[in-house]
This record gives sequence, C-alpha cells and structure tokens, in this order.
Amino acid sequence: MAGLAPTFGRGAMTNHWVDIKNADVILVMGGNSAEAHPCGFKWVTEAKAHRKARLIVVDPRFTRTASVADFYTPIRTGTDIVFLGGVINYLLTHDKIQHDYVRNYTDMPFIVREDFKFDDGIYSGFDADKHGYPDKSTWDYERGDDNFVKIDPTLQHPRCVYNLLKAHYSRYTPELVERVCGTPSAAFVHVCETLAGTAVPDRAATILYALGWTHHSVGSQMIRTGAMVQLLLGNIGVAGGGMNALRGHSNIQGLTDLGLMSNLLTGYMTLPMQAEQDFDAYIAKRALQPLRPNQLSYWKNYRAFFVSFMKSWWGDAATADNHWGYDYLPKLDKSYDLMQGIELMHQGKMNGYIAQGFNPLAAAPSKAKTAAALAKLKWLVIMDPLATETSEFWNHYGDFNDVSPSQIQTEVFRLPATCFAEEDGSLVSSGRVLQWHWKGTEPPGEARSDLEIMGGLFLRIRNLYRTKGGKYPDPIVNLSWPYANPASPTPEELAKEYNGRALADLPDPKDATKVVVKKGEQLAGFAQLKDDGSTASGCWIFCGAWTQAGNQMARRDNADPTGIGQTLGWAWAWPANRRVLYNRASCDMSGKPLDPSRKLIAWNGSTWGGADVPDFKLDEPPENGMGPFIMLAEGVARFFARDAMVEGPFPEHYEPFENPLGHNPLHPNNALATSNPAARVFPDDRAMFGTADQFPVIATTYRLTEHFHYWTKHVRLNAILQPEQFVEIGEELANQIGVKHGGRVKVSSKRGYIVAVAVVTKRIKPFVIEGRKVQMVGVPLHWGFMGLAKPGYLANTLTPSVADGNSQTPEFKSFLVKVEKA
Ligand SMILES: Nc1nc2c(c(=O)[nH]1)N[C@H]1C(S)=C(S)[C@@H](COP(=O)(O)OP(=O)(O)OC[C@H]3O[C@@H](n4cnc5c(=O)[nH]c(N)nc54)[C@H](O)[C@@H]3O)O[C@H]1N2
Ligand SMILES: Nc1nc2c(c(=O)[nH]1)N[C@H]1C(S)=C(S)[C@@H](COP(=O)(O)OP(=O)(O)OC[C@H]3O[C@@H](n4cnc5c(=O)[nH]c(N)nc54)[C@H](O)[C@@H]3O)O[C@H]1N2
Ligand SMILES: [Mo]
Repeated sequence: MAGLAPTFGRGAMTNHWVDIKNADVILVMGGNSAEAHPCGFKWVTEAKAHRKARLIVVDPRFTRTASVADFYTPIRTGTDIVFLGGVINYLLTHDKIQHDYVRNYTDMPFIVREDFKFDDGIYSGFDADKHGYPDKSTWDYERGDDNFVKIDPTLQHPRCVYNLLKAHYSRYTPELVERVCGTPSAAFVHVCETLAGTAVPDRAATILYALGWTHHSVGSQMIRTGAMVQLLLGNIGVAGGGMNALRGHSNIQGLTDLGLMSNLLTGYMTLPMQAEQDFDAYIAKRALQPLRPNQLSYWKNYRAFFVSFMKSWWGDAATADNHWGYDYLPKLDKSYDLMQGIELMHQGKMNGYIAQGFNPLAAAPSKAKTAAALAKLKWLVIMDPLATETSEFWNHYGDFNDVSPSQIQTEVFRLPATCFAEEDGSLVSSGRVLQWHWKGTEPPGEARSDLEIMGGLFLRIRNLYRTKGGKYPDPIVNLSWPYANPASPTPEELAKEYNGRALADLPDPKDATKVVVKKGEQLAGFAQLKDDGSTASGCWIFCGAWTQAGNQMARRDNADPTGIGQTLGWAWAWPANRRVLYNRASCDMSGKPLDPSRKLIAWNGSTWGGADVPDFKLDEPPENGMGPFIMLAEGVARFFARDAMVEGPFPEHYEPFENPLGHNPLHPNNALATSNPAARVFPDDRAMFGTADQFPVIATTYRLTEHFHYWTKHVRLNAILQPEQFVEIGEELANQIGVKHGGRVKVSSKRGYIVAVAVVTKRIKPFVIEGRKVQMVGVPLHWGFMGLAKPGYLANTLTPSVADGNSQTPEFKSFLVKVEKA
C-alpha cells in the first residue's frame, strides 16, 4: 500500500518564529506572510519596531505583506533563480561576503572533479531520452589518496567551489534580472545593497519563504539559491538569520517529520528502493562517513536511528535475523507521491484510495485529470469532518454537473472524522516546536478521531490476514500494537512511542558497571539510541519529547533569560530542544560569539553552552577544527550540492513549463534547457501544456487571510467575509478586454476554464520581459462547489500537471491563460 501524501512544500525554519525579531533585514520572497501567517508575522512587526529592521518584499503582486514593507519590487513568476543568482553575483563582485565564515564554514575551498561540466544549461551526465541525469557521478569533489576531499584554502584553484560558483553566476547581471524577471535593475540593486549590509558579524538578515518558491518546477533550486545568498552573508546559524520555510497546515511540519511521504520513514530516514535488497548496503549508503578529517557527520548514526525505529514498529519480531524488520519493509520501484497516485489512477492501475484529511479534487493540479482519475477507482474512502469536493466528485464530474453521476461507478465511503480542537495531541510548528494541545470540545454526531478510525481499520485488516492468510502477512500480523485499547490508541501512547524507551538496561558508555536508563524507561534523547535492538524509538528526531520526566511538549515556561526569544522551557523543539540549527556557526573559529549582542552559544574552555542547545559535540574544542554543519559529511555547508538535487549542483534558471517567451533567455538556442530538464512530467501531460500564442497571460494562484483552503467556506462567518470567487486583474488588461471592476471574466488554460468576478486593481501590473509587455492575473484558490460560500470553479481547473523533480511539488504558481470578458 502506498501513502499518497501530497508534497506541496517541505523544509522547516532553521531558526524559529520569535527569532525573527532579531533580524536587521527581512526578505519576504516566495510567500505572503502577512496574509498566510498573520500570527507569526507579528515578529516581523517587532523587528521593525525595536531593531529598525528593513522589510523587503519581492512578489509578482503587491500583497498585504508588501503594503507594510520598507521596499517592494515585482518579479515575474518562476524567475527567482535569476534574481537570487544576480544577488550572488553582486555579493561576489562587490566583495560583500563574510570572508571568515565562507572560508571556514562552507565548501568554497573544496576542489571539484575535472570531468564535471556545465554546457549551455545542461550538466554532465544528461540523458535526453530519460529526461534527466541518470549518471551523477561527475557531480562530486576530487578525492585524495586518503579518500578525503582535496581543498585549496587560498581559493585559487580554478576548480575550487568558489571559482566555479563565481563563473556560474557571472552571467546573472542586473541587466539580465531586468530582462528576465521584469524587475527594474535599480530596484534589484537596491535589494542587493540592503542584503549586502548584513555581510558583517553584527547584522543579520532572515529570509521568509513559502509556496511562491516551492510551487514551481524549479522550486527546490529556488530555495537553494536563497540559502546560498544567506551563506555568503554569514547568515545561517545566527540569531535573526536563517532560511525560514513558513509552512502551511498547523501540523504539516509534523507530517514530514513523521515521514508521511511515500519515500520517507520517520525523522527524514528514507525507504529502501527496489535495488536495495541488502540491509548493510542500505545502511552504508546513508550512514555517511566524513569527507574531511576531524568532521562529525552525524548521519553516521543512521543504523542506531533505523534499528530503534524498526524495534518500535515490530517489537520482538524485529530481530537480527530479519535485519530488524528491514525485510518487512516495502522496497520502492519509484516514488508514490500524490502526482504519481493520480497518474496511476488515471491509467486505471489503482483500485482504491483512502483520502484522509485531504481534498485532492480541489488541491491537486489539473482538476479534469484528477476527476477522470477518481472516476476510474472502484472505491474511494474519505476520512474528513466535512463533505468535500472530493467526496462529492461524482456529482460534479466535469463542471457543475454536466455528466450524470450514474456514469460513475466509484463507490464512495465517508468516515466522519474529528478536528484538532476535538482531540488532545501535538502540533509541530514551522519552527520545529512540538506543542501539546488539549481538546476543547466533544466531537459531534458519529465523528471519530483519526486514531480510532485507523485503529479500527488496522484490527480488521490484521484479522483478515490472520484468518485468511495472504501473500505476505508477516509485516501486518507482527506489527507491534501495544495500546491499552487496541481499537483506539491514545495520543499520549503514541507520543511516548515516538520518543522511545529502553528495551534492556542501558549501560553508561563511560562506565559499563553503571546503568543510565533502566529497561522500560523512556529515553532522554537520541544520543541514547542503540543499533543492537536494545532501544526503540518511533521517530529519532522526536526523542526527548516525552522523557522519564514526562511530556516536554506540554511545558509552558516562557522565561527568556537573554531576551532574544530563546524560551527553552516553552514546549520542546526537535532536535534535542535546539531552537536555532547550526548555531555553532554563530561563533568564530575560536568559539567566541560573532555578535555578542545576540549570543546563542559559546565555548567556555571546556564545554559549549549558552542561550540555546549547542548544535555541536558539547566537549569538542574549537581548535580541533570540526565544522558547524555536523549533519553533512563535509562538516561545512555546501554551495556545490553534489548529487543531492536532480537538476545539478548549482541552481540554474529554467523557465516555467508554460512561459510567455517560448525560450530560456539564458540558453536561447538550446531547447533542452528551456524548462527544467529534470522536472517530473508524465508523458500524457506534455500534450496538455499551452503556449503563449493561445494563452498570452501569466496566471498565479494563492490564498487569502479570510479563508483556509477549501474548508472555511463551510463556515458562515468566513463565507460572509469572502463570499464569492474572484480574479485579480490589472487595470491595463481590464481595459483591453473591456471588463469593469465587479464585472465577470472567463479565464481559460489548455486544461479548462473558470468564470469569476473581476477585481480590477493597481496591485497587479504588467511586466516588461525581453522588451515585451506581459500581463498577469491572480487567482485565489478558495472556491469550489461545497460549503456556504457561493459555488465557484476550482482554481485547479486551470493549473498544469507538472512538478519539481526533487519534491514532486506541482507548478501551481506560474502558468498561462487567456482572459476574456464573460
Ligand atoms: N489564511 C490562510 N493562511 C494560510 C493558508 C490558507 O489557506 N489561508 N494556507 C496555509 C498553507 S497550507 C500554506 S502552504 C501557506 C502558504 O503560504 P504562502 O506561500 O505565503 O501563500 P500563497 O498565498 O500561496 O502565497 C504565495 C505568494 O507568492 C507569490 N508568488 C507567486 N509566484 C511567485 C514567484 O515566482 N516568485 C515570488 N517571489 N513570489 C511568487 C504570490 O503572488 C503570493 O503572494 O499558507 C498557510 N496559511
Ligand atoms: N492552485 C493551487 N493549488 C494548491 C495550492 C496553491 O497554492 N495553488 N496550495 C497547495 C497546498 S500548499 C496545500 S497544503 C493544499 C491544501 O489542500 P488540502 O489539504 O486538501 O486542503 P484543506 O482544505 O486544508 O483540506 C484538508 C481537509 O482536512 C480536513 N480535516 C481537518 N482536520 C482534520 C482532522 O483532524 N482529521 C481529518 N481526517 N481531516 C481533517 C478538512 O475538513 C479538509 O477537508 O492545496 C494545494 N493546492
Ligand atoms: Mo500547504
């Protein structure tokens, strides 16, 4: 069975919400936090009020965030790599980088293999037939005889990362930015100058981003480019800095932490692929050994995390003989993300689908494809408090009932679920903070909690396997199910299980005669995890959340001893209650804080400590030269991503799959490099891309403060605030097509059309791209045919089915339409 978890966004904040108040410069780009994160946005206001922080907003539209910014400049959708690559070029050519930081804490001195090549938009190892890079072997550093990477601390070597990076982004000039992004070059340079002001130890910039970056076929690379800017400025690991992914649903961070993606296990461990039948090889590939002398490479403990995880799933049935249950795990032939799932349904290769807390007809791209896919299912189970567009898809197949439900054979089961306010549990915020919450009210009617529904399903399925056998019953019948009421596990039981406990007395590593944790006790943290079956932990990064001392997530001490928002007694953050990741980088090589006024940690001569939990080995003396990025085999941060990204080691601009130009201005003569050559496109979907001759207007989709996706239209007050579907359209375009404010427009793409009220606005202006004027419209996503608001068309009627090849996130934010008066 595959979990078709959607992959709409990923990552976490390297810092945390309150820490935004420590920033001197705040760049909101690829998001609209005032509107989508109004509560967390108060920390931006705080930074502006108390630190005189400068807020810069770069967005295709003038948003509510832009309205309170110190500086706003527009950008054409899907071109942020050009903008950010331009910032990198500016910082390097104007020597506005934090030298010691870059030299010591990043891979700039690392030397890259001689056979690594980049030619007119394509990296070495490309296979045009396979639409990607099956061979990434050249994307690597050069190794010495000792197998460590060769480096040149003087940064003179022509193939050191510094020189390759400099050459790569030398093409990204302010003129190019203006020509491709439509951002006036003077405005662009102003943003560069403002950011450059933080290339010093006592000033920091933070970047707040969300879906304006993830919802592109090159989304992951946009985020990487932003991270590279922050590394050049020395802004990662310091208070008021960071790369801060502001996430979506209240517990979407928890979803990825707990591995609810088709290719993940908990704590960002990964499921094996089909070729990985051998357990030791699976571990060896992930337990990365250091690439430089004296580095830590914390993932080398992978085996301990993994074996403890298997013990939590299969208990006594996980033994050395079955490789701790590795043999039970499914081995993937490919990723089974949402896009893949819809594709398989569409091909008639999937019989049934359980949608739990998810409304794919409304949320997935290309609604016509989704509807056709659902119609091919034999059965569909909806676990949701509400009747959703998906649960009623059969009634509205096509638009507004133009196909008779009797033609659709899919049997739909609705299992009414509770909502977060009707149950206890934990939520993980974007800042990685796990907060316990308590139920506010009893669930109505027949609603049951997700735990009870899942528990009931599991017991029945296990019983079928027990009584009737089946192809491979072992993984199901042997699953550990230690709950007091097996039909309804409690959130407390699960939280303790995720933390983990000792399965035998655990001896003190320094003195084997002493026991540090007794058999059966809760573990104190992931450093106690063992790879010999003597510990169990359902999610290693959550280890420490429910210790022998109790539920750490329920703590509510808001004491902030240093005044910089480090409230270590408030709830609990993964990993290890650390609030700012990579915080070792806030100190110089000798362990002294770079900025004494925003001190996170320091070396006191014998140990690391301070306002945060050190992201480092506590007793590691600075003079040993261990780098601050202990989760990487390099020990330092990477500009050169080696083989981590499907497109290549340095981000390169590729056009959205539907773009107004028809070519990539950086590679006008290489059609292979027009759009991301390694994006995820299913063959049949290629025919569904439109071109600018028929669809000349750019469209983007987004949210409004007054609604939460597709559910608040079921709530009377929200439905009153924003009662009816609308499209935002600039004055010039409105004049051209003869539509007045409050009139109606028809917006069509290659995949279908919507009709909505026209909101004619100055907030949207045309872009001048390669000397040509290009218009844009904005489509809020909240409407559909269920609920109390006026029925509207699903915004995803318009969007194309294509995704980022790393994250499988759809390109919701940049596509082409035609706009007419309706
Ligand atoms: N009120 C409310 N709040 C919400 C939600 C909600 O439905 N309602 N949803 C939650 C969820 S699940 C999520 S994931 C988050 C999303 O949070 P955001 O990503 O902040 O939300 P969006 O409205 O999708 O905003 C994306 C912004 O990016 C801009 N944009 C589009 N394309 C580009 C581009 O190419 N470059 C740049 N620089 N900007 C671009 C859009 O104009 C828009 O202003 O919000 C969460 N918060
Ligand atoms: N064009 C376009 N499409 C988009 C986006 C975009 O920006 N543009 N954004 C994308 C993003 S980021 C997201 S996150 C998705 C959102 O897509 P969805 O996640 O499908 O949207 P929601 O309406 O939040 O649906 C969640 C469902 O969960 C139900 N629910 C709430 N609480 C519980 C619970 O405790 N248990 C159960 N079982 N159900 C519960 C709600 O009633 C609701 O029906 O949309 C994506 N689609
Ligand atoms: Mo989201």
